[in-house]
Amino acid sequence: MSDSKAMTEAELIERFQSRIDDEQKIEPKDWMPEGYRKNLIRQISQHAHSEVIGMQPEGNWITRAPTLRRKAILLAKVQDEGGHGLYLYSAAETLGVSREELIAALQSGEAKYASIFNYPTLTWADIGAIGWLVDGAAIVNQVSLQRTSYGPYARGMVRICKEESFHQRQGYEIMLALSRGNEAQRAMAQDSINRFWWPSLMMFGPHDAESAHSGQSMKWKIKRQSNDELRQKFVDQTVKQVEVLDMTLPDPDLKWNEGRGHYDFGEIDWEEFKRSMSGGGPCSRQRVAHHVKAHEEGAWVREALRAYQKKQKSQADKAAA
Ligand code: FAQ
Repeated sequence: MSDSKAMTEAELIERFQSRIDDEQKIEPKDWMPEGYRKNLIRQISQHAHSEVIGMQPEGNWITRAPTLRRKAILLAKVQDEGGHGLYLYSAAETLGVSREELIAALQSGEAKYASIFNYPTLTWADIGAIGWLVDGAAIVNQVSLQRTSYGPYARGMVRICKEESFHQRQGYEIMLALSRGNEAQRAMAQDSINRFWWPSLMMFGPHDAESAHSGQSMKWKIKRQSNDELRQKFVDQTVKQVEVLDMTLPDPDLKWNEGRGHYDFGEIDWEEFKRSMSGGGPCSRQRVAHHVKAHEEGAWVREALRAYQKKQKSQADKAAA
């Protein structure tokens, strides 16, 4: 901004905060505090990594989907998640970080991704449970992020939410079919719910009181609702959906609280959360190793792209000369 040079750092910060308070979007070339930029790179890139690593547990079932229709749907769904990763990496790149740096941070373990993707997909019902519960939890969070203060992130979220909502329905439809099936199919669906319920609740992060970034992120409107608020919203909506399936959620403490107007629910196993989040989940090593392998195998594509760009540039330079 032309007038930013004449302003002191304190004045710039004050003007920035008043723009945020006024619900104006911050755009890539606008002045922003270094902390805002770094926090956004952290959150957006971890979000991107989650989308891309999240392709693995579901990708595991593409070759084993029970029908051609299910296979085509799953293929499209997994591809969508890759697309979400790409929009998000692009949004992060507008903040002055390169794709190579982001990928290196994922592969070294410096950057996190959603701990849910460190759990294995053991049965076909897990594909239903992931679509219904994992995409369901992701949407609750992402609907609120459509109003995040950083323009490119907010706009990316609008499109991502439309696709995630289709994903959630396809997952629920798988669960509905299994719930109307035979005893073995119902048992398989219930087992998936039992295994994916608690990790889904972990997707919202630690309790607000334990959340390192929430205070500042809420002030800057990077986050619009707190971890606990969003988790509660997800529990309230999911209880009704599980009733339609005539199945149960694996929580003996789950109970409607008339006074609060919400469901009470049991405590998450935070030790398991911390373990899974920091590389100690059941499939953590496998997920990162697979990413490294796929990335190495794609080196020739990146090389070809660079050669093509170089050729285009030299042709454009010749035409301009
Ligand atoms: N897993 O201070 P907070 C999807 C970390 S997309 C691992 O509360 P913050 C689509 C957190 O990063 C799912 N780490 O942090 C799909 C931080 O670590 P750091 C992803 C977690 O950022 C579906 C530390 O704990 N969605 O599923 C987790 O304010 C199906 C302290 O936490 C997003 O990323 C966790 N669950 O709040 C794809 C949404 N929770 O950076 C395929 C955008 C927390 O200090 C198939 N992100 N941590 O090392 C957000 O809304 C926020 O970043 C939160 C965390 C809410 C995730």
